[in-house]
Amino acid sequence: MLFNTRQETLPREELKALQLRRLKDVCARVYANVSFYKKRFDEIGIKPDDIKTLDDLKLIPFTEKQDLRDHYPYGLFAVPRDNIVRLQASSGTTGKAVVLGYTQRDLDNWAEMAARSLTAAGVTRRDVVHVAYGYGLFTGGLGAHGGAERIGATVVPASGGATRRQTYLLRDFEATVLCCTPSYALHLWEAGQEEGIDFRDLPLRIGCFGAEPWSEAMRQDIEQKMGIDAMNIYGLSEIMGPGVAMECVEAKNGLHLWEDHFLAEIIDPVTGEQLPYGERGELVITTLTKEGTPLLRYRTRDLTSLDATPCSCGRTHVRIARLSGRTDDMLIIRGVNVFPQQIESIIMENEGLSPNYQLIVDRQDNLDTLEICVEVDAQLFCDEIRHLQKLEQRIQKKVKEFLGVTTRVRLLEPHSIERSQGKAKRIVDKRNLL
Ligand code: DLL
Repeated sequence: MLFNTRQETLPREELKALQLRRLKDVCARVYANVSFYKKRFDEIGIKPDDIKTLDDLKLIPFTEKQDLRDHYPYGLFAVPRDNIVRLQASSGTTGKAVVLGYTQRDLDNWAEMAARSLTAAGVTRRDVVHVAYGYGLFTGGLGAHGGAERIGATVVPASGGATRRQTYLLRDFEATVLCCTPSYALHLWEAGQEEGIDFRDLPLRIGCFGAEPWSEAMRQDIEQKMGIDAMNIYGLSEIMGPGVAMECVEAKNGLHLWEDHFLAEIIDPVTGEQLPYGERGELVITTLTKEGTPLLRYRTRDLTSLDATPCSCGRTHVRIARLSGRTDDMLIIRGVNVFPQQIESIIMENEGLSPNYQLIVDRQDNLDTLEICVEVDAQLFCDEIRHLQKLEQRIQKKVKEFLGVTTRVRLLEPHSIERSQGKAKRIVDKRNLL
């Protein structure tokens, strides 16, 4: 099922023509209203009128998170503050917050795109949608909420936290859809087990999980444990929040990025050169319709590739591949590049290991060390020590074989890694403390 059939199935030629019209429009708007962009254009000697084809996008310099920080809080807004009806912000772990402003039309577009996204996952107006993303300055809660309401579903604005109570709400309100981070979904499931609530016995049928990287193996684990379709939703505060791109339940193979509102490119993160469809690199997004905080060529730091081949669901919008990590999440261990998700995939191949894991990076005698801490299930933990040691060695060997790094693996008893109510903390880098 589609939410906005016409827009979601626009022939690609029409989609491109629409993108070009909107690209010219957003360039003119930021040039006239945002001094940061006017200066940028003037510095390199281009005017909005010089953008004549989609290819001319390459002329425009990138926008980075630092630019938003440097203009904190309102410096990149393109409309008077009076026209802003909502602020959202992302704090991140370091540095100043990044503040985004939404006009009423921005909120309407966001709700539409979140509605398209949930519909792509199979959500309908008959569903009870339990939203356990945090509500507040973080975009997860309000974003998913707006989409579910737009569809006309029954929304339960649970937000994050009070995990045990949430399991009762899921059961009592007969939730059919769960929206939260994949790690929190597993935390909820565990709490349910402890309370004697088996998610497989509930009417729950769809999960809309995102806001953090997760692997295909983790999807399978969640689907099997909960008896649902676990769908991948992508978004980021700077661009909009949840609903920038979403998997369709028909294909479950890549996330449709709503191209009538966003223009996506993949670049080589080192050289900044555009890469062709199919090649993996950094996702760069230009907002085509946003009024409050339009951004040109925003570097997301997320690594993926684009696929514009026809999809079995009939949507024509380009698909981004499951995100394989962020350029800034990449660990460099003795010169070898490692992404947490690669390790997650190796862990998940083993029966009895949970997706609750942490990577501890440290430095000994000037050499980087990587320790993989993984929880095992209760049954396995009671097994003979010898068996556990063997398993540790097996993982160690696999990581060495596939990623080329030497690690130490530690299997931990259940619940020894702290659970997060939002994004899981996968990396503890002790090198930063030195
Ligand atoms: O996490 C928005 C969101 C909320 C998306 C709820 C999906 C669901 P930020 O806090 O600004 O916004 O974090 C954005 O999270 O650049 C990615 O690195 C990561 N991320 C988001 N969705 C996914 C996903 C929200 N499905 C950053 N897979 C992004 C992998 C994701 N990473």
